[in-house]
Amino acid sequence: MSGKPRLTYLNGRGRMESIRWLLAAAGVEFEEIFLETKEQYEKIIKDGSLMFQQVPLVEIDGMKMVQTRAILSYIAGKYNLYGKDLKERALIDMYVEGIIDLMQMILVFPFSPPEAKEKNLDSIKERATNRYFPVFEKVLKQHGQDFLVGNKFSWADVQLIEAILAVEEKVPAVLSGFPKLQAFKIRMSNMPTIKKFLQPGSPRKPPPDEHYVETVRKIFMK
Ligand code: IBG
Repeated sequence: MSGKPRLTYLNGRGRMESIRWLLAAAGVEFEEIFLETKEQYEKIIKDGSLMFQQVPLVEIDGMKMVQTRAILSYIAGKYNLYGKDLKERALIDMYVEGIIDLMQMILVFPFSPPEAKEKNLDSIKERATNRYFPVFEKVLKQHGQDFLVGNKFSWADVQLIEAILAVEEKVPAVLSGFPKLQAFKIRMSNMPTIKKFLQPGSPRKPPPDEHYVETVRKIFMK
């Protein structure tokens, strides 16, 4: 065994992408197994690898971890990205949960019927602009520091840069009214581990395409 965490999911973003982001930001290399067929998925259920018959699955430190948030918080704790005390951790949790709510809209977007796409895109833009991004703009403005919590790089920063880039893919001008977030984006994108993850050839996955949507449908929805 290599000792690297082993990730089992589809070859696409979905619920695994934040885990890839967090490991990469922490400077941790990982291996990936990509599910392409329902048979592969049923086999790992049969093996007893999936506690709730769901992926993401991350094998790490002798555990077969499922549940995205549990996996993320384990990684954040292990790699010192989870604040210096309970209060910082609570703040990180609040920021992360808010960003996950926004990302949930992006996660399900590729599966929306064609007639709902425009409306769903408007909702993403509206929520990002009026609910979520103003919170982080204000935080950065008020404390004037480089990172969201405790003047130190944390899980919250990683979630936010992932979300900013994902929303920008859909709504390119979304940061126009948010100067602090524009600067945050540049800072985060230049952190060595993140810079590497943003380069071609990294384990970062591209935006969902037809093949990915079909594979998700074939494995989980039929
Ligand atoms: N609470 C779990 C978590 O956060 O990890 C949910 C995991 C989950 O829903 N996994 C899906 C699964 O295994 C794959 S992601 N489903 C099988 C089942 O029987 O529940 C699928 C998905 C995508 C995009 I990709 C939007 C919604 C779901």
